[in-house]
Amino acid sequence: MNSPHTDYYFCEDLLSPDEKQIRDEARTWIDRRYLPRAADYFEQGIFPVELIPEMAQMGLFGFKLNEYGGRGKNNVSFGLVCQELERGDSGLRSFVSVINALVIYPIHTFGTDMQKQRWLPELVSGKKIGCFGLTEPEAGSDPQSMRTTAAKNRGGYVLNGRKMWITNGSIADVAVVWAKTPDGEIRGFLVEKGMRGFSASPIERKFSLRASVTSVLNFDNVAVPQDNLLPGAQGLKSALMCLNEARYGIAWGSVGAAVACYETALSYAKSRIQFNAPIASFQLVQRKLALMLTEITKAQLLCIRLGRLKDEGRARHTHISMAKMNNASEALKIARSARDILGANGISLGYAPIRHMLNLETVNTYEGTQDIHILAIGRDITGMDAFS
Ligand code: TGC
Ligand code: FAD
Repeated sequence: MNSPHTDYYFCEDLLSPDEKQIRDEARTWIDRRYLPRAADYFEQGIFPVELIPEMAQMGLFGFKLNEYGGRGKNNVSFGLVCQELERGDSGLRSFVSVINALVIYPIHTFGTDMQKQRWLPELVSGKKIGCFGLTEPEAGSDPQSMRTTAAKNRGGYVLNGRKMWITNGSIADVAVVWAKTPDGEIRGFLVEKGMRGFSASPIERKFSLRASVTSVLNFDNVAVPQDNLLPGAQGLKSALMCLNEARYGIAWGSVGAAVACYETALSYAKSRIQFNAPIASFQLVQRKLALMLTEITKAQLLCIRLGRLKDEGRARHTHISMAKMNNASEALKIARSARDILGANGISLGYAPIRHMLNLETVNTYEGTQDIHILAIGRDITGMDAFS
């Protein structure tokens, strides 16, 4: 058994020395700086903002960006980092996903030079935080039905509406917000903290992703200057392009959470004695462990192949849907199975599985539920749209 950090099919052989080094750097950091306090952050519902400068120092923001101080690394390296971060906690990986995929990516892809110069260096250096507002109370899986409006005024636009379940919302300096213009087109805007009529408040009483800030954003006649329109973002497709970036990171991150659960369960099963034998010696427990490891191995292979396709520019959004859908839902099953193997101890935050299990309920839902990704793949292979 190749443990720690399970690699049954020697996937390590598929990585370059640079990729391994980047992964190991993130791995060591998580072990030293995050895992010792992971349960506390979760229990207390804290996102550790004090770790942001260290993450910036490691080049975790603007990870794939070749300019503006970014690290300029490939997709496989980014995936490996997401895997290690989520071995720590899904909330931590979420923070890094949002900054890279949902804030830096849209500003870099759809923004003006002025917008890029203003925001990218500070986002990359961790001095500014961003969020991404697409989901609304009445529009989740179907963002096309959003109600937030952007009416034209003399200097730009006036935004009205509400966004819900927004990661980083109440700690963000800038929000990438999607709203409908009077002609029904969805456009992207940079809404800044402190703009009159814009407010963000945290969502409390979450039982999942507790070590992550999740917020409601309110827009009450917010005057957004023309300069804050992302000119290249036109239509829902532009928002969906950002989601592809984030979903890719989630596919890898889910593997990290699953590995953490599997390794905890394996080690526990070897040392827990019942009926005068380690529970790992019982066939039913071995079945659970064998199935967990099989799913982890399949998920790792999906990720590496997807990463290579993405680096070659050949990954389609439905390829990403398949990996996000499979890996998030299998990781959730693995977490539930690990929790079961731990018996009563499985419900204690003293062990990682219950924390990952609760987090993975969100990971399975956000960035497109399992159903939505199944339908996207179904549409791709049949040519028939089952969404409406
Ligand atoms: P539909 O007609 O399918 O699409 C409109 C246009 O977009 C194209 N398209 C995509 N393009 C790029 N990437 C994708 N993933 C794309 N999916 C579709 C499509 O081909 C079409 O192009 P064109 O040229 O023909 O105009 O639009 P629809 O209204 O039927 O909706 C499609 C659907 C349901 C798949 C989409 O709306 C969807 O993905 N819904 C799920 C919503 C979702 O994932 N929300 C996530 C919010 S952000 C978040 O959760 C952040 S979590 C924080 C973290 O990551 O940690
Ligand atoms: P709904 O769309 O109401 O779905 C409810 C159920 O109906 C699901 O099981 C779904 O699969 C099913 N369903 C819906 N349509 C169909 C269909 N056509 N066929 C079959 N079944 C269907 N959003 C952001 O914009 N930015 C963020 O930063 C962000 N962060 C988040 C953080 C957390 C902790 C959470 C929990 C969510 C976050 N989200 C964010 C929102 C997330 O993307 C949405 O919750 C998700 O897209 C699902 O939308 P919904 O919750 O409205 O569920």
